[in-house]
Parts: sequence; C-alpha cells; structure tokens
Amino acid sequence: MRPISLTRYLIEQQREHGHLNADLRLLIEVVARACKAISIAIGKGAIGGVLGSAGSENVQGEVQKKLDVLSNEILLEANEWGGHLAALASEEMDHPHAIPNRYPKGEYLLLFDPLDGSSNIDVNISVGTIFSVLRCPDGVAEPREEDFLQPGARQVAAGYAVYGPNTVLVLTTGHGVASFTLDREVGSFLLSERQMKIPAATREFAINMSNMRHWEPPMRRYIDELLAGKTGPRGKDFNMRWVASMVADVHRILTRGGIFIYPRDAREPDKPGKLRLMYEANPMSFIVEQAGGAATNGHQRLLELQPKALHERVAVFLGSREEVEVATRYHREAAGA
Ligand code: P6P
Repeated sequence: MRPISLTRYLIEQQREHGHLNADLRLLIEVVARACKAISIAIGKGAIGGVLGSAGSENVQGEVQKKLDVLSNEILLEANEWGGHLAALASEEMDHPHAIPNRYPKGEYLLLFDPLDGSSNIDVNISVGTIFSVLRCPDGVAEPREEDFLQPGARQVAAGYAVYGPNTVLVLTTGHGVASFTLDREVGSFLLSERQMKIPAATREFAINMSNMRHWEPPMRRYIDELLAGKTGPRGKDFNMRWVASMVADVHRILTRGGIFIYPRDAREPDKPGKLRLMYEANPMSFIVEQAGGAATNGHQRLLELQPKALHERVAVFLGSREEVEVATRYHREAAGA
C-alpha cells in the first residue's frame, strides 16, 4: 500500500467531511512545511550555529534561544503570503502580527508556540512546535488582540510537531487525531496513524515533582495517592515521566496514555499556572479530547475558558480521562464545588 501523504490525507478528509476548505488545507500544509524547515535547523545542532541564547528576551521575560527566534521567523515568513490568514500570534511576539498589506488576507487566525521546551535544545532533548487555528470574527479586517480571545472550543484545527528521534506531526481538524512521520529523504509527512486514542486508564503521570512543596492541598492529595501506589487508596503502582517539554510529554500520553499536570503553585500565586492558554493548553486540549482524553484547569473543561489576554497562563490537567477526572474532582471538592 503506497504511503499516504499529508496532502492526500487532507484532500480525503475534505471529501469525507467537507470541513476543510482550500484555505484551511493550505494553512495546514504551510505550517507543516515550516515545521520541516524547523526540524532541519534543529537537526544541525551545534554544527548549525543555532544553539545557545539569542541574547534577547520574549514577552514572557524568558531568554530567547537562537532557535526560538529562527523558528518564529520561519513560521512568519511561511504564512504571510498565502492569503489564508487574517493575522497571526506567537509566544515570541508581544502583539499579534498583521499580514503585510501587499498580501491578501484570509479568514483564519493562526497562533503558535514556535519552539516549545527550547530550554531542552542545548541538551539535545525533544522539543516541538504547537499551533492553533481560529476563525477571524466576521467583518474584522485588521484583527487585534481581542479578536484572538476565543475559547479553545472554537478552534477549527490544532496540531504539533515533535522533533525527536523522528519528526512527527500530529493534527486534528475536529474529526479525530492523525499523526504523520517526516520522510527526510523525500521531504514529506507520511500518515503513520489515522486515529490516535488515549487509553481512559493509566499508571503513568507527568509532573515536575520538585515543585511539590508549593502545590495546593488537592494537588498534594492526588500525587500522594499515586506515590502510595498499591499500599494506598488507588490500589495500584504508578510510574512517572517528566521531559519538561510539553510536546514530548503530550506525545507520549497520546501514544500510550498518562496524565500531564502543570498546576498553579505558591511560587507565583498571582499566576494561575505556567503554561499559556492560547497556544499551548488550548491546542493540546483540543487534540487530547479528540483522542478520547480529557483536559481541565483543575476545575473546569479547559476548552470552555474565556481568554482575557493573549499570553495568559493556565493550570493544565490533561490526558487519560479517568485520572483527569480524579484530579479535577479533588480540586473541585477543595474549592467547595
Ligand atoms: P519546568 C517548557 O519551558 C514548558 O513551557 C513546557 O514545554 C514544559 O512542560 C514546562 O515548561 C516545563 O516546566 O518548570 O518543569 O521547567
């Protein structure tokens, strides 16, 4: 059986569901092509002169790696001219990026974290690109920040590329989750799985345990029970994985189950969490739900949150449905819900 390319898959999805118009198909293919270029840049490592700091800071006040800046530029340049976007937004840019007047505009808003987990770059650990697609509100010619502030349930597509031992693009357009593996010789993403499914039950959790003393009580309760294993109320032993690259951790969970947690903690009590809602939590939550998993902020379905700011942060509990439900129940009980 001939391998199925991303292009062919998208055309088949269009025929089957009729939800993928030409502009959305173009958007996905352009983003995939940009991820290919990012994968090649990352793959050069130290010999590519792309490692280390760029000597600048992003809107989050984080030191930018050279590859953060390069990945952002690759995605901007790839998406400006196609006529499929009304505007775009990135973790690396303070404000939305307007499509230059010399190019036509389209109906979609693209948001992305161009290189998530970039602190892992210099130690050769998997990193990734995360993207989210919304519709531009009708009648808005020059989208501003508030036009991006739509609940995650309004996404029309979302995906990520994980740059690991192989480069894999994972995509949902609202009809399940498919994965594509990059054939580096041909330069094409080839379909590797049509319908990724997250097992409802799991024995594997992903959280940064070094923050334990800063967690709220229901977070402590949930993790203490996992650590108690067979001897505790859960009656089974659990395993832990933490890559500190959300894309890598989420990809493992999509592949074999698990729960990923980045809770709020007392280190910065005014922040609801570390991860960003618009271009990390929302796209990953859309993908996880489409694969049969669940995603909350510890209290409610993450995709229903009404964003208030482009770079706002959120607590994230996502993955195997049964575990997300237990952890969320504990948080709701503690809040008296
Ligand atoms: P910590 C990477 O910086 C990131 O945004 C996510 O990809 C990852 O899950 C998390 O932060 C890691 O955070 O506190 O463990 O370094």
